[in-house]
Amino acid sequence: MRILLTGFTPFLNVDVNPTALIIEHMATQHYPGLEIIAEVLPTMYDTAGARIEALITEHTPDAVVCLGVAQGRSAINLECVARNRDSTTKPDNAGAIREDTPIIPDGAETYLATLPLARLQAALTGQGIPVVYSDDAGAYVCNHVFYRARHALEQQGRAIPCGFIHVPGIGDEPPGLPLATMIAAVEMCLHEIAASLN
Ligand code: PCA
Repeated sequence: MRILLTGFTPFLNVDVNPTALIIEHMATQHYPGLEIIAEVLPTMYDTAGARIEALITEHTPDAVVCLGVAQGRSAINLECVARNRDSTTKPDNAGAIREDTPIIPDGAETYLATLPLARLQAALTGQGIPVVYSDDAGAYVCNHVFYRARHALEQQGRAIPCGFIHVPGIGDEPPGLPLATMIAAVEMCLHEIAASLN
């Protein structure tokens, strides 16, 4: 079972991106029966979008899980929908600003996550980890990568689990989650996804 797992570099006023720390930690771990292709993506629309497509093509994973930080959210956010739109006044790390710009011209307006979201929600809740469904992955680089991943899989005709999880920021007000809890949450999600495929 091979799972592609990505996080992001710091960006804007986010000096420490917990998803990069999660990736760095999990890349050093051994999970029996689970091969994790772990990579931190640059917080840049074009580079990260091209890279997620290349990783999917190169590694033909059995599932794709992308992580990003959403400052100010206090729970694990299971993103339900990717939208075909980049739209914020904030620049990415390459200085690109995209407002009301389709990601794939003439592409589907939305793609739904294909992760077993209810199963992930139940597993995290069972462990007392705060988790919510979200139908807004933003209109910045996270949503962009989520959309490009789902689009690439659709283009390749590969109906595998693919989705996006936002985690709270580190040291957020109101308090987010300790890094160890975020790591435990992601590990649990990967195991549940693997179990759902067995
Ligand atoms: N969060 C940003 C981009 C990178 C990240 O970790 C977002 O929510 O779009």
